[in-house]
Amino acid sequence: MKTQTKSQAAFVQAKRAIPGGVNSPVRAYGSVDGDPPFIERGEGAYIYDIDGNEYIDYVLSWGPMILGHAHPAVVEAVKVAADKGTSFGAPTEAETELAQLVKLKMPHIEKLRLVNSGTEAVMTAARIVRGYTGREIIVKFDGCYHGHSDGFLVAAGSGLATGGLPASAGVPGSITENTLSLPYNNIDMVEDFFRRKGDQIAGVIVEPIAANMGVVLPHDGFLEGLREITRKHSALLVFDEVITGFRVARGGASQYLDVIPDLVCLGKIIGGGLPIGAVGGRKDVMEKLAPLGEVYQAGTLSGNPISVAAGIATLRELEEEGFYDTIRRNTERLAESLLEVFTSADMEVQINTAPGLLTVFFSQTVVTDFLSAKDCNDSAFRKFFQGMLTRGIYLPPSPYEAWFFSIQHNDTMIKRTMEAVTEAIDELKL
Ligand code: KE4
Repeated sequence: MKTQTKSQAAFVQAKRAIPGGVNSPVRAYGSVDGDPPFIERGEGAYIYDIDGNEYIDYVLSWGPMILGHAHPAVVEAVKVAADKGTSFGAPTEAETELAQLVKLKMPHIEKLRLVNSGTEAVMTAARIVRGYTGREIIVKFDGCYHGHSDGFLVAAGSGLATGGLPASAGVPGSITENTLSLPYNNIDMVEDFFRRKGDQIAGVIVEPIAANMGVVLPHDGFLEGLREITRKHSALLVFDEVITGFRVARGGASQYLDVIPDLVCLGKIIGGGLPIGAVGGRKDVMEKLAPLGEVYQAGTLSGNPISVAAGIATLRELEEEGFYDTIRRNTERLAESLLEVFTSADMEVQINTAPGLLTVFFSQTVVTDFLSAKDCNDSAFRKFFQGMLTRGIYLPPSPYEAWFFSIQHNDTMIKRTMEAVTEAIDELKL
């Protein structure tokens, strides 16, 4: 009888107190085999589980840890802030400083409101666009994830039917009927929908580079088309940059792809690993928010000193000369090596990548939307995932997520990752 690992024992305990033993479903390893390692600590690009195993971390808390774990500047900033008190529920100068740092890199953000998660940021953006336009319909895209607020838990493709159909129990159809989901990268369907319902559409929300169906890049002209169509119909364009913001470029995807939305949702990196979200954009739109305007939104811990201190420390480190060149170069290097190794093993994979993001799709077809992303070999993914985990490479436990890079992921780690890939592929071929 194999002895139980400390993580397995911890998972048993966790399941007695927490639904599924986790505080976010993807962590339960439902899409892969085995139980999740329980993490003891992180340092740079590494995490260590409670059994003492070391992993190169390509999850990085799902994106926030672009500096790597326990970065000294971030830890110090959190300690200094905590020594002065953790929350006041009153304005602090640090909140203004963080907003200014964000605006500096994303000048299309004229005003910014801090919240506590990406979900809250997107929920608030939806309310703002509806409040600003007086319209009710919001268009999203199949395979894009915008947090778990009711209005965005919409079944893929439901937009083509009548209204959006709920994708979760507990969400009334009356809430989702005004959220319509269309296929990503299909600008003709967007055009057609606006032709029919344009005067009822408050806005379009999109991951400018999708990373929640795996990484999927926008076709040339897709985002530009959304920009043109929304402008033509006086609807608002919202970029959900919770993942891509400060990751794919200092100015996010809007800088990287040169398309400017009316509103942007941020999270993850701007909190340096502490709870945070933000919605920002055009001054005339953002000033719809209370206390100036009639769109209500609030939060006890919004802009709290600890998250803000971690965010400021993180954004300051991102100023470093060559930071994004390194992120881009390392992502490309690993993507090229992966394609080479899988191809030489006669295994058909698609590698979709953007700076700091990468997904290996076990598929023969190019992945350009949710349908093609789902048309992958799940069992190959599961075997590969397990083979990598047992060799100390910690990948996202779902085929619909991205590998995340930090500035700490260097050539040595890429080399070690590729060694594990080669061995894991050999196992796959058995
Ligand atoms: P949070 O509420 O989880 O902070 O952010 C929601 C969100 C909004 N928009 C985008 C583009 C996102 O990717 C997310 C959350 N990302 C997932 C990972 N793909 C969080 C991981 C999880 O749910 O545990």
